[in-house]
Amino acid sequence: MEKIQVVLGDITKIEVDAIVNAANNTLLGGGGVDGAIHRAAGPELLEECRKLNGCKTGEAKITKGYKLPAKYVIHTVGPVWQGGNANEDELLASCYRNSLELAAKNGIKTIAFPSISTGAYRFPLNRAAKIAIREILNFLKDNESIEKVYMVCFDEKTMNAYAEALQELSQ
Ligand code: AR6
Repeated sequence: MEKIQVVLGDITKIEVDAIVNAANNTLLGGGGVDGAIHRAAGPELLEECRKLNGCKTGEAKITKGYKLPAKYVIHTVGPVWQGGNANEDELLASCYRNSLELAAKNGIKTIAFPSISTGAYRFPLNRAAKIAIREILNFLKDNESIEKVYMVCFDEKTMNAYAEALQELSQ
């Protein structure tokens, strides 16, 4: 049974132990998926985020999920695409790795990721999808505690990119 599932949908509606937020360094909210998560979770999420003192690019921090169906939110900060020579690939890989490590440490069994960095941060989609799937597969290889990882894509183009990467890399 495949532990990774690529789905089309709104990550704020997914019933999992944790959803991942594609946040910015302030962790104080923004547009895109970050805005949607804060709206759905309610103002208590921002209150907790204010106490975290931000987050470095590639790292991850955890909060409760408040009004979300998910119990936790793992906030990570993807790299802004700057052409590919600013360590973007490694930083994006770190987002997935650190989020999964933090999840495992907190007893999370099911987790949902959005397509980190491919919106406002302009990371090329197919390149991001390969990095994401590679990191998730690598993590699952050495970790038994996480049972299911959803890649929640907001549009079909994004879904196709992740589905293709999954097919390619899981062979
Ligand atoms: N569910 C799932 N995916 C979504 C949703 C949703 N509800 N809404 C948008 N997406 P982006 P980034 C997709 O821009 O590139 C914020 O302002 C979206 O279609 O949200 O990492 C932060 O505060 C795209 O495929 O994140 C940062 O400043 C993907 O989520 C900055 O944007 C990521 O797009 C982070 O930029």
